Amino acid sequence: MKTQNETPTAPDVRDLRIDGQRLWDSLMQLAQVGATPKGGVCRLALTDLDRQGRDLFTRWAREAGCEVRVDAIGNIFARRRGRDNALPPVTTGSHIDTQPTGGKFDGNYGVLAGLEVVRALNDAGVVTEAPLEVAVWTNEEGSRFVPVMMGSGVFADAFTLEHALAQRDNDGVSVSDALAAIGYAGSAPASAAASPVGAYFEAHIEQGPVLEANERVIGVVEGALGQRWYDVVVQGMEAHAGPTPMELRKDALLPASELVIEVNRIALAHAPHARGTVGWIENYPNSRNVIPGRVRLSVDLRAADDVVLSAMDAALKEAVQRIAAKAKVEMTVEQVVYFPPQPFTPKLVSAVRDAAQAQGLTWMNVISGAGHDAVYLARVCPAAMIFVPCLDGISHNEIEDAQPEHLEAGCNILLQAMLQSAGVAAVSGVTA
Ligand code: HGY
Ligand code: MN
Ligand code: MN
Repeated sequence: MKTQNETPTAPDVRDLRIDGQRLWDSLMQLAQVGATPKGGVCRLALTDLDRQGRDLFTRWAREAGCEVRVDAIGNIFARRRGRDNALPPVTTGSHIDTQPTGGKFDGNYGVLAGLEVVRALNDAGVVTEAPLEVAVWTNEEGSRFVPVMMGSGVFADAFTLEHALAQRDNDGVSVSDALAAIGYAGSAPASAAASPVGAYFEAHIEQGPVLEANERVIGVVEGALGQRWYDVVVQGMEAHAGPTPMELRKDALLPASELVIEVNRIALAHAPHARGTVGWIENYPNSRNVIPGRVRLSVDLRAADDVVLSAMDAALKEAVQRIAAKAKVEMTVEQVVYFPPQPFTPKLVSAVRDAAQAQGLTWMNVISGAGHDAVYLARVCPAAMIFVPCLDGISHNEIEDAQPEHLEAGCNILLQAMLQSAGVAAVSGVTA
Protein backbone atom coordinates (compact mmCIF):
# COMPACT_ATOMS: atom_id res chain seq x y z
CA MET A 1 0.00 0.00 0.00
CA LYS A 2 1.31 3.50 -0.90
CA THR A 3 2.40 5.79 2.04
CA GLN A 4 0.60 9.11 2.59
CA ASN A 5 3.39 11.35 1.16
CA GLU A 6 3.97 9.39 -2.08
CA THR A 7 2.20 10.61 -5.20
CA PRO A 8 -1.01 8.60 -5.27
CA THR A 9 -1.27 6.42 -8.36
CA ALA A 10 -3.99 3.85 -8.82
CA PRO A 11 -4.18 2.44 -5.31
CA ASP A 12 -2.75 -1.04 -5.13
CA VAL A 13 -5.38 -3.40 -3.78
CA ARG A 14 -3.88 -6.68 -4.89
CA ASP A 15 -3.19 -7.63 -1.28
CA LEU A 16 -6.72 -6.87 -0.16
CA ARG A 17 -8.49 -9.94 1.26
CA ILE A 18 -11.96 -10.77 2.51
CA ASP A 19 -12.78 -11.99 6.03
CA GLY A 20 -13.27 -15.75 5.66
CA GLN A 21 -14.67 -16.23 9.15
CA ARG A 22 -17.30 -13.53 8.60
CA LEU A 23 -18.27 -15.14 5.28
CA TRP A 24 -18.59 -18.56 6.94
CA ASP A 25 -20.62 -17.14 9.84
CA SER A 26 -23.05 -15.43 7.44
CA LEU A 27 -23.46 -18.70 5.50
CA MET A 28 -24.22 -20.62 8.68
CA GLN A 29 -26.68 -17.95 9.84
CA LEU A 30 -28.56 -17.89 6.51
CA ALA A 31 -28.56 -21.72 6.54
CA GLN A 32 -30.73 -21.58 9.67
CA VAL A 33 -33.59 -20.26 7.49
CA GLY A 34 -35.17 -23.50 6.30
CA ALA A 35 -32.65 -25.73 8.06
CA THR A 36 -33.47 -29.47 7.78
CA PRO A 37 -32.68 -32.16 10.37
CA LYS A 38 -30.05 -33.71 8.08
CA GLY A 39 -28.09 -30.44 7.94
CA GLY A 40 -29.46 -29.18 4.65
CA VAL A 41 -31.78 -26.35 3.66
CA CYS A 42 -35.30 -26.48 2.23
CA ARG A 43 -36.11 -22.90 1.23
CA LEU A 44 -38.31 -23.17 -1.90
CA ALA A 45 -38.75 -20.15 -4.14
CA LEU A 46 -41.33 -17.58 -3.05
CA THR A 47 -42.23 -19.35 0.19
CA ASP A 48 -42.22 -17.61 3.54
CA LEU A 49 -38.79 -19.11 4.19
CA ASP A 50 -37.58 -17.46 0.98
CA ARG A 51 -39.02 -14.21 2.34
CA GLN A 52 -37.13 -14.67 5.61
CA GLY A 53 -33.89 -15.28 3.73
CA ARG A 54 -34.49 -12.25 1.54
CA ASP A 55 -35.26 -10.10 4.59
CA LEU A 56 -32.02 -11.23 6.26
CA PHE A 57 -29.94 -10.45 3.18
CA THR A 58 -31.51 -7.03 2.62
CA ARG A 59 -31.00 -6.15 6.30
CA TRP A 60 -27.32 -7.12 6.07
CA ALA A 61 -26.93 -5.23 2.79
CA ARG A 62 -28.41 -2.04 4.24
CA GLU A 63 -26.20 -2.39 7.34
CA ALA A 64 -23.27 -2.52 4.90
CA GLY A 65 -24.37 0.80 3.43
CA CYS A 66 -26.01 -0.54 0.29
CA GLU A 67 -29.10 0.90 -1.37
CA VAL A 68 -31.57 -1.92 -2.04
CA ARG A 69 -34.07 -2.17 -4.88
CA VAL A 70 -36.41 -5.00 -5.91
CA ASP A 71 -37.65 -5.52 -9.47
CA ALA A 72 -40.97 -6.78 -10.82
CA ILE A 73 -39.96 -10.47 -10.74
CA GLY A 74 -38.54 -10.12 -7.22
CA ASN A 75 -34.85 -9.88 -8.09
CA ILE A 76 -33.04 -7.97 -5.32
CA PHE A 77 -30.15 -5.59 -6.11
CA ALA A 78 -27.96 -4.26 -3.26
CA ARG A 79 -25.97 -1.31 -4.66
CA ARG A 80 -22.66 -0.02 -3.27
CA ARG A 81 -21.98 3.43 -4.73
CA GLY A 82 -18.76 4.15 -6.57
CA ARG A 83 -17.10 7.41 -7.50
CA ASP A 84 -18.86 7.59 -10.88
CA ASN A 85 -22.37 6.25 -10.37
CA ALA A 86 -23.32 6.98 -13.95
CA LEU A 87 -21.24 3.91 -14.90
CA PRO A 88 -23.07 0.58 -15.15
CA PRO A 89 -22.43 -1.51 -12.03
CA VAL A 90 -20.11 -4.47 -11.72
CA THR A 91 -22.55 -7.02 -10.39
CA THR A 92 -22.23 -10.32 -8.58
CA GLY A 93 -24.75 -12.57 -6.85
CA SER A 94 -26.65 -15.82 -7.21
CA HIS A 95 -29.79 -17.25 -5.58
CA ILE A 96 -31.05 -18.16 -2.12
CA ASP A 97 -33.94 -20.40 -3.17
CA THR A 98 -33.01 -24.06 -2.75
CA GLN A 99 -34.02 -27.54 -3.81
CA PRO A 100 -36.36 -29.41 -1.43
CA THR A 101 -33.30 -31.41 -0.30
CA GLY A 102 -30.91 -28.53 -0.83
CA GLY A 103 -27.69 -27.59 0.90
CA LYS A 104 -26.18 -24.60 2.69
CA PHE A 105 -23.99 -23.45 -0.19
CA ASP A 106 -25.74 -23.84 -3.60
CA GLY A 107 -26.59 -20.24 -4.54
CA ASN A 108 -26.29 -18.96 -0.98
CA TYR A 109 -22.49 -18.89 -1.34
CA GLY A 110 -22.59 -16.61 -4.37
CA VAL A 111 -24.93 -14.13 -2.70
CA LEU A 112 -23.00 -13.99 0.58
CA ALA A 113 -19.63 -13.91 -1.18
CA GLY A 114 -20.89 -10.77 -2.90
CA LEU A 115 -21.95 -9.31 0.43
CA GLU A 116 -18.54 -10.17 1.91
CA VAL A 117 -16.83 -8.31 -0.96
CA VAL A 118 -18.87 -5.23 -0.01
CA ARG A 119 -18.01 -5.63 3.68
CA ALA A 120 -14.29 -6.10 2.92
CA LEU A 121 -14.22 -2.98 0.74
CA ASN A 122 -15.96 -1.04 3.50
CA ASP A 123 -13.37 -2.20 6.03
CA ALA A 124 -10.53 -1.14 3.71
CA GLY A 125 -12.13 2.19 2.82
CA VAL A 126 -12.03 1.35 -0.88
CA VAL A 127 -13.99 3.54 -3.28
CA THR A 128 -14.48 1.83 -6.61
CA GLU A 129 -14.79 3.81 -9.83
CA ALA A 130 -18.00 2.07 -10.92
CA PRO A 131 -20.71 1.11 -8.46
CA LEU A 132 -21.03 -2.53 -7.37
CA GLU A 133 -24.23 -4.52 -7.02
CA VAL A 134 -25.02 -7.81 -5.30
CA ALA A 135 -28.03 -9.57 -6.83
CA VAL A 136 -30.39 -12.19 -5.42
CA TRP A 137 -32.10 -13.73 -8.46
CA THR A 138 -35.61 -15.11 -8.04
CA ASN A 139 -36.31 -18.85 -8.42
CA GLU A 140 -33.02 -20.01 -9.87
CA GLU A 141 -33.72 -23.64 -9.01
CA GLY A 142 -36.84 -24.18 -11.08
CA SER A 143 -38.02 -26.75 -8.53
CA ARG A 144 -41.33 -25.21 -7.45
CA PHE A 145 -41.87 -23.11 -10.59
CA VAL A 146 -40.48 -23.48 -14.11
CA PRO A 147 -38.71 -22.07 -16.00
CA VAL A 148 -35.48 -22.51 -14.12
CA MET A 149 -33.33 -19.37 -13.58
CA MET A 150 -36.57 -17.44 -13.75
CA GLY A 151 -35.51 -14.05 -12.31
CA SER A 152 -32.32 -13.77 -14.35
CA GLY A 153 -34.18 -15.07 -17.41
CA VAL A 154 -36.73 -12.26 -17.21
CA PHE A 155 -33.92 -9.74 -16.54
CA ALA A 156 -32.07 -10.93 -19.68
CA ASP A 157 -35.27 -11.09 -21.75
CA ALA A 158 -35.04 -14.86 -22.27
CA PHE A 159 -38.78 -14.91 -21.61
CA THR A 160 -41.30 -12.25 -20.65
CA LEU A 161 -42.23 -11.06 -17.18
CA GLU A 162 -45.85 -11.94 -17.98
CA HIS A 163 -44.89 -15.52 -18.87
CA ALA A 164 -42.99 -15.91 -15.60
CA LEU A 165 -45.68 -14.35 -13.41
CA ALA A 166 -48.32 -16.64 -14.93
CA GLN A 167 -46.50 -19.92 -14.10
CA ARG A 168 -48.10 -22.11 -11.45
CA ASP A 169 -46.74 -24.68 -9.00
CA ASN A 170 -48.23 -28.16 -8.54
CA ASP A 171 -50.80 -26.72 -6.13
CA GLY A 172 -51.92 -24.17 -8.73
CA VAL A 173 -50.34 -21.16 -6.99
CA SER A 174 -49.07 -18.58 -9.50
CA VAL A 175 -45.66 -16.88 -9.34
CA SER A 176 -47.52 -13.56 -9.28
CA ASP A 177 -49.55 -14.48 -6.18
CA ALA A 178 -46.61 -16.11 -4.40
CA LEU A 179 -44.39 -13.09 -5.09
CA ALA A 180 -47.03 -10.70 -3.75
CA ALA A 181 -47.62 -12.93 -0.71
CA ILE A 182 -43.99 -12.59 0.39
CA GLY A 183 -43.94 -8.85 -0.34
CA TYR A 184 -41.24 -8.94 -3.05
CA ALA A 185 -43.18 -7.86 -6.12
CA GLY A 186 -40.92 -4.87 -6.66
CA SER A 187 -41.38 -1.70 -8.69
CA ALA A 188 -37.99 -1.62 -10.46
CA PRO A 189 -38.07 -2.76 -14.09
CA ALA A 190 -36.96 -6.40 -14.43
CA SER A 191 -34.82 -5.72 -17.45
CA ALA A 192 -31.16 -5.30 -18.31
CA ALA A 193 -32.25 -2.83 -20.96
CA ALA A 194 -33.55 -0.56 -18.17
CA SER A 195 -30.78 -1.45 -15.69
CA PRO A 196 -27.62 -2.13 -17.71
CA VAL A 197 -24.87 -4.19 -16.07
CA GLY A 198 -21.18 -3.49 -16.79
CA ALA A 199 -19.90 -6.96 -15.90
CA TYR A 200 -21.19 -9.95 -13.93
CA PHE A 201 -19.25 -12.45 -11.82
CA GLU A 202 -20.84 -15.35 -9.92
CA ALA A 203 -19.14 -17.50 -7.30
CA HIS A 204 -20.63 -20.97 -6.86
CA ILE A 205 -19.71 -24.42 -5.58
CA GLU A 206 -18.95 -26.74 -8.49
CA GLN A 207 -21.69 -29.22 -7.56
CA GLY A 208 -19.68 -31.97 -9.23
CA PRO A 209 -16.49 -33.99 -8.60
CA VAL A 210 -13.99 -32.44 -11.03
CA LEU A 211 -12.15 -29.89 -8.85
CA GLU A 212 -11.87 -32.24 -5.88
CA ALA A 213 -10.70 -35.14 -8.09
CA ASN A 214 -7.99 -32.90 -9.56
CA GLU A 215 -7.13 -31.31 -6.20
CA ARG A 216 -7.78 -27.79 -7.51
CA VAL A 217 -9.29 -24.97 -5.45
CA ILE A 218 -10.51 -22.59 -8.17
CA GLY A 219 -12.64 -23.57 -11.15
CA VAL A 220 -12.17 -21.10 -14.02
CA VAL A 221 -15.55 -21.59 -15.64
CA GLU A 222 -15.36 -21.23 -19.42
CA GLY A 223 -19.04 -21.93 -20.06
CA ALA A 224 -22.14 -23.97 -19.15
CA LEU A 225 -24.07 -26.84 -20.75
CA GLY A 226 -27.19 -26.09 -22.75
CA GLN A 227 -30.47 -27.46 -21.37
CA ARG A 228 -33.92 -28.55 -22.54
CA TRP A 229 -36.61 -29.33 -19.94
CA TYR A 230 -39.94 -30.99 -20.76
CA ASP A 231 -43.22 -31.88 -19.09
CA VAL A 232 -44.52 -35.27 -20.30
CA VAL A 233 -48.06 -36.56 -19.69
CA VAL A 234 -48.95 -40.23 -20.26
CA GLN A 235 -52.71 -40.73 -20.44
CA GLY A 236 -53.99 -44.32 -19.92
CA MET A 237 -57.06 -45.34 -17.91
CA GLU A 238 -57.48 -46.25 -14.25
CA ALA A 239 -58.99 -49.70 -13.76
CA HIS A 240 -59.15 -52.43 -11.13
CA ALA A 241 -55.85 -54.30 -10.62
CA GLY A 242 -57.69 -57.63 -10.20
CA PRO A 243 -60.50 -58.16 -12.69
CA THR A 244 -58.77 -56.32 -15.58
CA PRO A 245 -56.92 -58.83 -17.81
CA MET A 246 -53.32 -57.84 -18.70
CA GLU A 247 -54.06 -57.54 -22.42
CA LEU A 248 -56.97 -55.11 -21.85
CA ARG A 249 -55.12 -52.59 -19.69
CA LYS A 250 -54.20 -48.99 -20.50
CA ASP A 251 -51.52 -48.83 -17.84
CA ALA A 252 -49.90 -45.34 -17.97
CA LEU A 253 -46.96 -46.27 -15.71
CA LEU A 254 -45.56 -48.93 -18.03
CA PRO A 255 -44.89 -46.58 -21.01
CA ALA A 256 -43.74 -43.93 -18.57
CA SER A 257 -41.21 -46.38 -17.17
CA GLU A 258 -40.03 -47.21 -20.68
CA LEU A 259 -39.51 -43.48 -21.30
CA VAL A 260 -37.38 -43.17 -18.14
CA ILE A 261 -35.11 -45.89 -19.54
CA GLU A 262 -35.05 -44.14 -22.94
CA VAL A 263 -34.00 -40.78 -21.43
CA ASN A 264 -31.04 -42.49 -19.79
CA ARG A 265 -30.16 -44.28 -23.05
CA ILE A 266 -30.33 -41.03 -25.05
CA ALA A 267 -27.88 -39.34 -22.67
CA LEU A 268 -25.47 -42.29 -22.73
CA ALA A 269 -25.66 -42.35 -26.53
CA HIS A 270 -24.35 -38.75 -26.56
CA ALA A 271 -21.55 -39.19 -24.03
CA PRO A 272 -19.37 -37.77 -22.58
CA HIS A 273 -20.95 -34.38 -21.87
CA ALA A 274 -24.65 -35.21 -22.32
CA ARG A 275 -26.97 -35.61 -19.36
CA GLY A 276 -30.52 -37.02 -19.13
CA THR A 277 -32.64 -37.07 -15.99
CA VAL A 278 -36.22 -37.79 -14.99
CA GLY A 279 -36.32 -36.08 -11.60
CA TRP A 280 -40.01 -35.61 -10.97
CA ILE A 281 -42.85 -38.10 -11.49
CA GLU A 282 -46.50 -38.14 -10.45
CA ASN A 283 -48.44 -41.40 -10.68
CA TYR A 284 -52.23 -41.05 -10.61
CA PRO A 285 -54.19 -42.20 -8.67
CA ASN A 286 -51.18 -43.81 -6.97
CA SER A 287 -53.21 -46.52 -5.26
CA ARG A 288 -51.92 -50.05 -4.73
CA ASN A 289 -54.77 -51.84 -6.48
CA VAL A 290 -55.55 -49.37 -9.25
CA ILE A 291 -53.92 -49.57 -12.68
CA PRO A 292 -52.29 -46.12 -13.11
CA GLY A 293 -54.43 -43.98 -15.37
CA ARG A 294 -52.12 -40.98 -15.78
CA VAL A 295 -48.44 -40.30 -15.21
CA ARG A 296 -46.77 -36.87 -15.38
CA LEU A 297 -43.00 -36.66 -15.45
CA SER A 298 -40.19 -34.19 -16.05
CA VAL A 299 -37.33 -34.67 -18.50
CA ASP A 300 -34.05 -32.71 -18.19
CA LEU A 301 -31.63 -33.00 -21.16
CA ARG A 302 -28.23 -31.26 -21.24
CA ALA A 303 -25.31 -31.09 -23.67
CA ALA A 304 -22.17 -29.06 -24.34
CA ASP A 305 -23.08 -28.64 -28.02
CA ASP A 306 -26.41 -27.26 -29.28
CA VAL A 307 -26.44 -29.66 -32.25
CA VAL A 308 -26.14 -32.57 -29.83
CA LEU A 309 -28.90 -31.09 -27.67
CA SER A 310 -31.15 -30.88 -30.77
CA ALA A 311 -30.35 -34.51 -31.63
CA MET A 312 -31.31 -35.53 -28.11
CA ASP A 313 -34.54 -33.53 -28.44
CA ALA A 314 -35.37 -35.41 -31.67
CA ALA A 315 -34.50 -38.75 -30.07
CA LEU A 316 -36.79 -38.01 -27.13
CA LYS A 317 -39.71 -37.13 -29.37
CA GLU A 318 -39.15 -40.24 -31.50
CA ALA A 319 -39.10 -42.40 -28.35
CA VAL A 320 -42.33 -40.85 -27.08
CA GLN A 321 -44.12 -41.57 -30.38
CA ARG A 322 -42.79 -45.14 -30.55
CA ILE A 323 -43.62 -45.99 -26.92
CA ALA A 324 -47.11 -44.41 -27.07
CA ALA A 325 -47.99 -46.33 -30.25
CA LYS A 326 -46.84 -49.62 -28.78
CA ALA A 327 -48.71 -49.07 -25.49
CA LYS A 328 -51.78 -47.61 -27.25
CA VAL A 329 -51.81 -44.63 -24.85
CA GLU A 330 -51.62 -40.89 -25.45
CA MET A 331 -48.31 -39.22 -24.56
CA THR A 332 -47.75 -35.44 -24.82
CA VAL A 333 -44.40 -33.62 -24.52
CA GLU A 334 -44.19 -29.88 -23.75
CA GLN A 335 -40.80 -28.15 -23.74
CA VAL A 336 -40.73 -25.75 -20.79
CA VAL A 337 -37.06 -24.68 -20.76
CA TYR A 338 -34.50 -24.18 -23.48
CA PHE A 339 -31.17 -22.40 -23.49
CA PRO A 340 -28.16 -23.27 -25.65
CA PRO A 341 -24.67 -23.96 -24.25
CA GLN A 342 -23.34 -20.60 -22.98
CA PRO A 343 -19.67 -19.62 -23.22
CA PHE A 344 -18.52 -16.99 -20.70
CA THR A 345 -16.60 -13.85 -21.65
CA PRO A 346 -12.88 -14.59 -22.29
CA LYS A 347 -11.71 -11.26 -20.82
CA LEU A 348 -13.51 -11.90 -17.54
CA VAL A 349 -12.60 -15.59 -17.52
CA SER A 350 -8.96 -14.49 -17.81
CA ALA A 351 -9.43 -12.07 -14.90
CA VAL A 352 -10.55 -15.02 -12.76
CA ARG A 353 -7.62 -17.14 -13.91
CA ASP A 354 -5.10 -14.30 -13.41
CA ALA A 355 -6.36 -13.64 -9.90
CA ALA A 356 -6.04 -17.33 -8.99
CA GLN A 357 -2.50 -17.42 -10.36
CA ALA A 358 -1.55 -14.16 -8.61
CA GLN A 359 -2.74 -15.60 -5.31
CA GLY A 360 -0.90 -18.86 -5.86
CA LEU A 361 -4.11 -20.90 -5.84
CA THR A 362 -4.45 -24.15 -7.75
CA TRP A 363 -6.94 -23.78 -10.59
CA MET A 364 -8.27 -25.48 -13.70
CA ASN A 365 -10.62 -24.64 -16.57
CA VAL A 366 -14.05 -26.24 -16.20
CA ILE A 367 -17.44 -26.33 -17.93
CA SER A 368 -20.50 -26.03 -15.70
CA GLY A 369 -22.92 -28.96 -15.86
CA ALA A 370 -25.35 -26.89 -13.84
CA GLY A 371 -27.24 -23.90 -15.09
CA HIS A 372 -26.64 -20.64 -13.24
CA ASP A 373 -27.97 -17.09 -13.40
CA ALA A 374 -24.66 -16.16 -15.03
CA VAL A 375 -25.83 -18.12 -18.09
CA TYR A 376 -28.58 -15.57 -18.72
CA LEU A 377 -26.51 -12.56 -17.57
CA ALA A 378 -23.96 -13.54 -20.24
CA ARG A 379 -26.59 -12.61 -22.84
CA VAL A 380 -26.70 -8.98 -21.68
CA CYS A 381 -23.20 -8.24 -20.34
CA PRO A 382 -19.72 -9.74 -20.03
CA ALA A 383 -19.97 -12.59 -17.51
CA ALA A 384 -17.82 -15.20 -15.81
CA MET A 385 -18.01 -17.62 -12.88
CA ILE A 386 -15.72 -18.83 -10.12
CA PHE A 387 -16.13 -22.40 -8.85
CA VAL A 388 -14.86 -23.89 -5.62
CA PRO A 389 -15.02 -27.58 -4.69
CA CYS A 390 -17.82 -29.18 -2.68
CA LEU A 391 -17.32 -32.33 -0.63
CA ASP A 392 -17.39 -35.47 -2.82
CA GLY A 393 -18.89 -33.29 -5.58
CA ILE A 394 -22.31 -33.71 -3.97
CA SER A 395 -25.01 -31.01 -4.29
CA HIS A 396 -28.81 -30.87 -4.45
CA ASN A 397 -28.49 -33.02 -1.36
CA GLU A 398 -28.76 -32.10 2.33
CA ILE A 399 -25.24 -33.38 2.98
CA GLU A 400 -23.78 -30.73 0.60
CA ASP A 401 -20.62 -29.41 2.20
CA ALA A 402 -17.65 -27.18 1.41
CA GLN A 403 -14.41 -26.20 3.13
CA PRO A 404 -14.24 -22.70 4.69
CA GLU A 405 -10.82 -22.09 3.18
CA HIS A 406 -12.07 -22.95 -0.31
CA LEU A 407 -15.07 -20.63 0.08
CA GLU A 408 -12.70 -17.90 1.32
CA ALA A 409 -10.33 -18.45 -1.61
CA GLY A 410 -13.16 -18.20 -4.14
CA CYS A 411 -14.43 -15.02 -2.52
CA ASN A 412 -10.96 -13.46 -2.69
CA ILE A 413 -10.89 -14.21 -6.43
CA LEU A 414 -14.33 -12.63 -6.74
CA LEU A 415 -13.05 -9.53 -4.92
CA GLN A 416 -10.06 -9.08 -7.21
CA ALA A 417 -11.99 -9.84 -10.41
CA MET A 418 -14.68 -7.31 -9.49
CA LEU A 419 -12.12 -4.64 -8.58
CA GLN A 420 -10.37 -5.14 -11.90
CA SER A 421 -13.64 -4.56 -13.74
CA ALA A 422 -14.90 -1.73 -11.52
CA GLY A 423 -11.64 0.16 -11.13
CA VAL A 424 -10.35 1.61 -7.85
CA ALA A 425 -10.75 5.32 -7.25
CA ALA A 426 -9.49 5.54 -3.66
CA VAL A 427 -8.30 3.46 -0.75
CA SER A 428 -8.80 4.78 2.80
CA GLY A 429 -8.55 8.38 1.65
CA VAL A 430 -5.68 7.97 -0.86
CA THR A 431 -7.27 8.82 -4.19
CA ALA A 432 -6.01 7.86 -7.60
O1 HGY B 1 -30.63 -27.27 -12.78
C1 HGY B 1 -29.61 -26.60 -12.64
O2 HGY B 1 -28.63 -26.76 -13.35
C2 HGY B 1 -29.57 -25.54 -11.57
O3 HGY B 1 -29.42 -26.17 -10.32
N1 HGY B 1 -30.76 -24.73 -11.58
MN1 MN C 1 -27.19 -22.84 -7.86
MN1 MN D 1 -29.14 -25.74 -7.63
